[in-house]
Amino acid sequence: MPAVGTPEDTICAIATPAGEGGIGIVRISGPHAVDIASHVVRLRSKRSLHSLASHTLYLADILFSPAPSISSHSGFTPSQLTEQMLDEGLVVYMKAPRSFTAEDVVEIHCHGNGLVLQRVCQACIVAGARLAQAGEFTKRAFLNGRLDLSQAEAVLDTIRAKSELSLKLAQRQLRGELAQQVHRLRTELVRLLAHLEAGIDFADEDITFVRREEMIGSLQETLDHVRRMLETAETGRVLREGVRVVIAGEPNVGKSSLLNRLLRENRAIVTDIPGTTRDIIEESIVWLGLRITLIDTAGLRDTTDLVEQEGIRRSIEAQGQADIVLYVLDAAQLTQMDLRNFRSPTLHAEHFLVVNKIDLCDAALVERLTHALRANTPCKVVPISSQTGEGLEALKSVIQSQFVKPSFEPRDGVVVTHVRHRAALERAEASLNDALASVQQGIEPECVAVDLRGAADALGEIVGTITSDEVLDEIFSEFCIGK
Ligand SMILES: Nc1nc2c(ncn2[C@@H]2O[C@H](COP(=O)(O)OP(=O)(O)O)[C@@H](O)[C@H]2O)c(=O)[nH]1
Ligand SMILES: [Mg+2]
Repeated sequence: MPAVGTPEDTICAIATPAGEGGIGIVRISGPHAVDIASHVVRLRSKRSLHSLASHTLYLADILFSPAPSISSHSGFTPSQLTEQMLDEGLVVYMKAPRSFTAEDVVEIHCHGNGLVLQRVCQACIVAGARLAQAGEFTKRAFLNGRLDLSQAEAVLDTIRAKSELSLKLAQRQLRGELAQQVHRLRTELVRLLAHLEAGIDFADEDITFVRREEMIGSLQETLDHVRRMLETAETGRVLREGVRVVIAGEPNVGKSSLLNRLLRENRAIVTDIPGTTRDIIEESIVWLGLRITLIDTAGLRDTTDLVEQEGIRRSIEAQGQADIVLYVLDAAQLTQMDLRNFRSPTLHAEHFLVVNKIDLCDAALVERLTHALRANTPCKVVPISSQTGEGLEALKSVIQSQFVKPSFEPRDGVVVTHVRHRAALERAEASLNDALASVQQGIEPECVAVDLRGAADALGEIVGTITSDEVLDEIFSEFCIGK
């Protein structure tokens, strides 16, 4: 019996990225993988494809040789239906269940040319395969029990990781670290639930299946564990997704110069004319293991220029979506302001005040300015010069430490990186809280059981024990075809 939801058809797709490469791979997965591949590859050794040893590479000619039964309704013209040599390459068979999808898989390795790969893929379709949907290989791996849902998500995270830390977290999740912890917690809840339900069933017989103190102790321990996992979620999210840093401030304070300095390239136009930057400029870099998207914006001021007004509107919008706003000030102008009344309409406590152009002031003045700003605003204050580069390293590490606390890795070593996992853990936390309160207050076991089941189900959602097609579609649609 195939696992529930296992598709019976055989899928194929180009598994390597678009563009030129030394090799490119077409992957075929499903019960007819070998049959289909036998229409597309001919081994140099003349052996039949059906006699291949598993997990061994063979040299092969790659052909377009349509099966007569398929050619009549394939929609191809006769000239396209004669056998053609497409490429030469290697073929490997991975016999079920020892493959990524746990199905029969054949990979055809040819030259990394988009046209060749498309034709090989097309030849597989003519031979009876269906073009895979986005993420379908990984979805099959999940449906066939090769990966749990958190591991399937980690496949995508591993492919997408842009920094060493996010890669490390993705790989740990892929190895099943999160899944193992969630399973342990869930198993304990299911055990408690079983005892509790036995107690309900045999209420008349005066047997105690689980003592109240044991129940409280275990629930408390599980709750503490869930909370420790939740404490890692914000850092985890930031490490997985990266952070958005918006550079804002009045015209001419040096926002674009700061962007260019941080990127080490002249990405944005810098002039001494106020209002030079009107659109949003966005670039990503990696600092100290953290992916940062820097967003330079139009200077904030009253203006009648329609284009600039739109730029300012976009700047304010970008600030709303930022993880950090670097609010840049011009040190040379600050000297003329009354710092005690320093105010900005868009300034929030989580903004950083970046005092730029300190090369134009003497050190004592910079000291006084930063001190006054720290005293009069709730913000972190960082003095820099975009011209000389002074203070930029300090700025980077202040940003980094805002997100990655040295102690962010919990005792148990698991970091929660997905918003979906966090939401499920929060639901588990709430249910555990209710269950614990009920037990402590001596409320009927039926009520406790409902909360315990709620917590177990919430944990089950993380690993996919409990899931809906809608959730699966949402997760796998993020993948590209061929993964
Ligand atoms: N002396 C000095 N000039 C700077 C510094 N940063 C920017 N400028 C100059 O200030 C002017 C405005 O810079 P720009 O980056 O276009 O400011 P923006 O309008 O805020 O984007 C340009 O003439 C820059 O060369 C700095 O750290 N020191
Ligand atoms: Mg600018």
